[in-house]
Amino acid sequence: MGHTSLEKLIRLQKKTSNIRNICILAHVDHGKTTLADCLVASNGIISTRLAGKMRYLDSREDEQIRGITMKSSAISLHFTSGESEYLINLIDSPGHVDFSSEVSTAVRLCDGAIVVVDAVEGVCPQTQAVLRQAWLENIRPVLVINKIDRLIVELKLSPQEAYTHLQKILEQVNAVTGALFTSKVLEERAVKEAELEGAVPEGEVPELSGGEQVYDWSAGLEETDDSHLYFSPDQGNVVFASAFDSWGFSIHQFAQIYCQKMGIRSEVLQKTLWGDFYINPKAKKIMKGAQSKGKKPLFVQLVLDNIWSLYDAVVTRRDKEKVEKIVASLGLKVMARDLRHSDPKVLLSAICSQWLPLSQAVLSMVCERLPSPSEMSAERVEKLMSVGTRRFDSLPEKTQQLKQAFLDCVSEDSAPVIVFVSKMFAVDSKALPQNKQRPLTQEELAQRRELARQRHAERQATSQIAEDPDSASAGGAQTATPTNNTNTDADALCAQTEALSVKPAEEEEEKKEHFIAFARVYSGVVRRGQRVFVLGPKYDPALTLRTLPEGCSADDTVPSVPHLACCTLEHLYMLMGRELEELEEVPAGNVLGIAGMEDFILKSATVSTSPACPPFTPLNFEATPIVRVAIEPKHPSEMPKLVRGMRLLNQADPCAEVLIQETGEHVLVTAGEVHLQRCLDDLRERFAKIEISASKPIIPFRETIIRPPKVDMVNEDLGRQQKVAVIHQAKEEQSKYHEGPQVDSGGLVNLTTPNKMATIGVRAVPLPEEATRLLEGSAELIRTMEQFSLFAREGKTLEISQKTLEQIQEFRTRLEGHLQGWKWRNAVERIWAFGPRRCGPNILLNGVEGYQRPSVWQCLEGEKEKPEAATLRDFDNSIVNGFQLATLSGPMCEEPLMGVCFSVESWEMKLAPQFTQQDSVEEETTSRQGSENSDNETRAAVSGESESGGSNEAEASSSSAGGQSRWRGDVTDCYGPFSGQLIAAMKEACRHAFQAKPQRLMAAMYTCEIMATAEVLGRVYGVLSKREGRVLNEEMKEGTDMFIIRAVLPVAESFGFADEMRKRTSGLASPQLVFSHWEVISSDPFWVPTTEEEYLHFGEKADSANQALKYMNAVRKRKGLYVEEKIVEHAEKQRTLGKNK
Ligand SMILES: Nc1nc2c(ncn2[C@@H]2O[C@H](COP(=O)(O)OP(=O)(O)OP(=O)(O)O)[C@@H](O)[C@H]2O)c(=O)[nH]1
Ligand SMILES: [Mg+2]
Repeated sequence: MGHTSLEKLIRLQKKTSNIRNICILAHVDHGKTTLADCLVASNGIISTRLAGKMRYLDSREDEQIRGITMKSSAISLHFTSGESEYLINLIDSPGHVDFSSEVSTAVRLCDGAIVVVDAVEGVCPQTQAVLRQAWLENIRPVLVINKIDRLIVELKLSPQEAYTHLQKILEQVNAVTGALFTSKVLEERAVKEAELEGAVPEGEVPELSGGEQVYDWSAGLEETDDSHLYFSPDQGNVVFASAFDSWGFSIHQFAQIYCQKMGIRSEVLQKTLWGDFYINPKAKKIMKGAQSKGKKPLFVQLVLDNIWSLYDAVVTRRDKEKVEKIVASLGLKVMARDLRHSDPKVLLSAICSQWLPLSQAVLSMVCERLPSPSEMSAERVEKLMSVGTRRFDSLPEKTQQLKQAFLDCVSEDSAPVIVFVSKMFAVDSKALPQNKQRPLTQEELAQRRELARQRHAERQATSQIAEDPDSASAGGAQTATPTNNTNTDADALCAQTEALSVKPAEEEEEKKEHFIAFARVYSGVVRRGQRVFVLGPKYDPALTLRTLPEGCSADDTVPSVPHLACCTLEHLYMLMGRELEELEEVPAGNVLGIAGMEDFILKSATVSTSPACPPFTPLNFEATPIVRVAIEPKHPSEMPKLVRGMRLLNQADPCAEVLIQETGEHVLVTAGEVHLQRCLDDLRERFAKIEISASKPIIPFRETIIRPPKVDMVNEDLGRQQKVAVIHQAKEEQSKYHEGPQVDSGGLVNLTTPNKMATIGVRAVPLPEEATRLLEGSAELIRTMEQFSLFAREGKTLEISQKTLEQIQEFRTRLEGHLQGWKWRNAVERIWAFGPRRCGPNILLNGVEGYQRPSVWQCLEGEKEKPEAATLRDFDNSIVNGFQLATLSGPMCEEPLMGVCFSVESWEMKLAPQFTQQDSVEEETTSRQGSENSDNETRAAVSGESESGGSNEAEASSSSAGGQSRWRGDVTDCYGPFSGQLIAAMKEACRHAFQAKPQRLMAAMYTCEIMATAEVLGRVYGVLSKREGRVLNEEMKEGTDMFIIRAVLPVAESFGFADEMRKRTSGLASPQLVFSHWEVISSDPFWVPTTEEEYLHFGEKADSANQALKYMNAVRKRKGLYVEEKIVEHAEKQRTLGKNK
């Protein structure tokens, strides 16, 4: 087939109903790029011989070398099915977990997905992840079961066994879909119930019109039709394939073939080719119950048997005669060259690609089963348009009207342009079509030839002139000198102008990387040179609609609005894999590339001509970036280049994060080792183009406290012994610092600010593990609650969707469930704040007697701010900030805290009267302050104020009306602003309270799933245990000789793990590491032997390796903190034993 012309594709872009935007998703190495190759070859872009071997869409060098895809890339293909012609915008995505963010960027732009599953490996972790992603984005999947050839050649299954095996794989995939579907239905039902409850007054049962009372106990699953969701060959959404051998088929194709041969209606065959059916030749009927009667199912008899015998003839037995017979019976033509080829796979591909062309099977399934852009569901549109916790119906009316534009997906000029950019990718300026060398036309060639001739003539002329003065100088030096002078002047001038003209060229050289936005048009037509609005993720259309004039467009000069910018679409491209094709306009429903937006978009954005357009919901990223390294240039003078390079890298990668730490280090955060390697390569070769050195990965830790252990290190009961020690220790500490915090035996720390005006008492308590985990998983909800409180403080309200409110309610109930016992009485009610960063897994509790403040659960209760003690309330924020600082970096090695609850048990303020009463503070008051303090101490301890209740309230507020402003800004004394002191004191108190408890480090853990054959199992375990991995379970994959091992592994030990595993097992096992959770390291970093048994067991120095101490010291060293280490352990004089005799 010839190369499809660009004009044809452009023509097809306008026919929205014949466009399919699809992506290929799968676990790593299941054959996505190989499949894409076959589809690309069907358009003549690469040769069919190379299809499956070339991996055309893996255009980066490292992708080819490593054999894995690292980015998503798109290509537009043409497909003819019967009468209709289709445009397929295909996006290939990576399967490696490190690049799962690239999958998110691809899925967002598509309407459908081809999910590929390896017939041998079956459903793997990433298969589940991509199915979930497709589900979350509401895009419809179809299934390709790939690598069927491995069942024949590697596993040597019989057709019947293969059939059973394939059935199992289908079941596995459908089980994943089923689980997603069930959870959605249950969720919807819960929402519906909540709405019903809201509509009917409490206590009443909803009644039917007939007056009967009903109670519906079904879960809603029965009435919801889910049959279209599942993969089943008879539904036409499954293709069986071997992408490597370029064949694939759906049941439909075989039904067509056999309906003529056997005279059975193709609809009947379509329904019976897959399933428990067999042919009864005598009765000339297709019957059910093949299994129970021991008959061959139709699928085995008519489909698999044929393929097996083909492989047998071509690959296994190389039976020429039989091959020729098969070729003749199938009516195919095979070239003699292929027939004679020494590699049987060549012949196999030649036969199969004609008999069962893969592209035909896959693309016709795509066109029939996947929706076109104009069939987008209303549900998906609403999801795209309502950011985070906002409800769709709380959006401004004009914004809601845009929903219709999404649904219509028309390319008329009247329709608003809506485009979503899901990522920015860098291309070399040479690759841009406008910079590419075109083949020259005849006329241009002639012109150039003429130019060259002229230049040659000129050069000859000047060389002659240069020779002449030389000959003249012999006669008259006088005349020669001026000519020479002018000549050199002219040369210098020339050199200067050249230098001037070279400079911009160099700059041009610098700006070699151009950013192209990877985007899709959802409505309207985008044109080259058009002006559009770029909407950042935090853009609020409601705000803009109020400020911008009616009918305002991006062409006008627009007043500045937060998160809104105007830009021009400089170039539009059709994405063609490794190439870009320039376009003038792109109609709705197409995927495209846009140039000229790098200054406006960092990673993703919404682009529209209407300011009413809301920003799209952010992409769902599955992986959390966790591996950090500090980067510096080899030559310090190249720092600016590195900074620029890192900025570019940050823009070009959807998931990498670039930050500058307080220490001044430039830090790169990536999703994993492979991702890190790619980022470093990019930085070296494309973005910074300098030599860089990267530090060892910076491993994150968390600090926490635990309950005092009951046994010592040798498992002896500690009993009272320990307690005595603690009290003793506390007393010692107190005597050490007279000024410092007072610590009592229960761990309560009392600390006074340096100006002696406030004293706080804080106690640290470990949170139960489940509660910590819950907090960690609910960060998003906590952030919403925090936002709500912030809005409430400013007197505004934030509309939160019913669903989110329910989630918050559930979060609260679950938290209450986890915090049981007398210690936690009313704890959930009393939560003051979460931290660090206001949404972390630590809690600040309000244990101050009588101090009332707005609850963090405000959004649930809808309560108004309660009247409270004004002075304390004013400084409420300082306490919270102190807590935030304390939880952000702990005392062990300045890492964030986790699972710690700080309870503020007392908070007393001694305020000098002049601060509360007078507006102006004279100089002398400050000087007299000391003496006055003792006389007129105003105790603003809360207990007093709240007891006096309402009557005092008016007075308090009136007195503080003037004084308050003084308190906030001007309260200064020799120790600096008071609120600052309070923050510092709170932070210190928290740190001391933390240290009063047994401290532990927490390590980040990966889960890894390793597939390995029985022979290498032992080595897999070896590598795992060497790196402190813990095996969770091991099971055998049915029908294969593969074992699946699930294990957890500390991130700290994971570097080089995948490589070592591959090497030790000769490439037979390769693990996928995904960040899973934080785990407490059981050993105490500060441990020294205390009990008699411990001395006996470990010796006085306890010099056995303490893993936690090692980790802690490594972190401290890196951060430049003091490390208590002895360089010389035993300072004995060295002596030579031999001489001592
Ligand atoms: N035997 C066999 N091997 C296949 C088949 N399809 C792909 N492969 C091989 O599987 C390996 C991985 O193929 P890719 O196409 O790179 O897999 P991928 O899914 O794109 O991998 P990532 O993009 O890295 O996730 C290659 O070595 C292919 O040759 C197949 O049908 N049969
Ligand atoms: Mg790939």
